Amino acid sequence: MADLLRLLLRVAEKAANVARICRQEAPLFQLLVQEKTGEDKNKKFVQDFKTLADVMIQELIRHDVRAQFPELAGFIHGEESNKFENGLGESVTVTVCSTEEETAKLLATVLDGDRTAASLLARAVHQDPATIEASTDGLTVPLKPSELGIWIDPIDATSQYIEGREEVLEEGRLSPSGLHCALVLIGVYLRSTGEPVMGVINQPFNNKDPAGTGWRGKHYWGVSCGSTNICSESRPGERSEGGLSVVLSSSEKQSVKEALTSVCGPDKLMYASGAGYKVLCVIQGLADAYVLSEGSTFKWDSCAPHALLRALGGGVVDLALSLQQSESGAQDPRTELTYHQPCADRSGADRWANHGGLVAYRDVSQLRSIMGALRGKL
Ligand code: 2IP
Ligand code: CA
Ligand code: CA
Repeated sequence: MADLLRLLLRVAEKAANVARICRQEAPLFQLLVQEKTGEDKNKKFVQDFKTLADVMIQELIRHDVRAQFPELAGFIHGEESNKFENGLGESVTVTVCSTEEETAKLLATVLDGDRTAASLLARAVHQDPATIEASTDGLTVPLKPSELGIWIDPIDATSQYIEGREEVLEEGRLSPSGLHCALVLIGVYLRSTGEPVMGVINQPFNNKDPAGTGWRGKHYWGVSCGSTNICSESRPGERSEGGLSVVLSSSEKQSVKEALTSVCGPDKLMYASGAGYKVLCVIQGLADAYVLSEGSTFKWDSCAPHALLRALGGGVVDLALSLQQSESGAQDPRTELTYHQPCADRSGADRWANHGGLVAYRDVSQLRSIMGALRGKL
């Protein structure tokens, strides 16, 4: 299944290209950042375009994966639905067609006839990405496509993507918001147990080319299955003393922040945008853990980065479930998030929410300290 990993790295790069082009090309950029003013139809249209970029990215990933691995068709899920209603109230199913021209024609019907924007977007979707450098040679993954399912978040942290603030990233430091928080997330799980086994993260806006040719991305990947645990990122070395560092959503509850101060060093409670970006911070060692007390993330947010954390010896647990465990008990593997079953008593996207909140961690002893600090306090 190393072939699947190489394919996912390639389609994620293609997706990142589309995300970059939507910001680089003036006719597309205009649609992305237009102020929501004017009549309702206009408001709806702008909203539509943002969703369209997401839908298109998801569909291109689905299209390319299905072409190479037909056994996966029917098991490639994502945040977006490809049934689309345009500004005129017409329903259009957005797909990647066999030629660029056909895709452009279809997109024009969604974009209220804006042919320039439709052609630019279609070109990006049909363009081959640059070759991805990833040391996957010699990697064998003991899995069959018929055992697997996929979760896609075409763009995570959309609000940061739209806002588009440019930050220069400092080595070894977490930057709370900006374009670099926007990520393409593709996670692979086992259909039988829901375990995340492979993940690809592409960060389309990692750094700006000094030569002025625009943004360059960065990719991260991991495989965790049986005795195969391999990740593009190495496990960060042990940190100096001074307590744990935890990254939170800026909207996190006061009671959680207060409870965590007992295990976190001063200034070690940090805030960042994007659920995917926060888990990436844990993967990179920019924070020891990510705690979220609300059910505001979904399977497509956590599946890919969860696989990378597992490959590094960590994981992502359901916070509510873990809190129910007895204090002395060893960490129960059943508290790890799984990806194969919807929540029966919910409907729509809510069926796939991580309802109990979550804790993403690299080190199980650090997870235990965090659970100890939170137990009885929420
Ligand atoms: C969002 C996005 C948000 C996050 C939220 C996700 O996904 O990652 O940033 O909230 O949980 O569902 P927060 O930044 O407060 O953690 P999307 O951008 O794909 O809607
Ligand atoms: Ca998301
Ligand atoms: Ca998204």
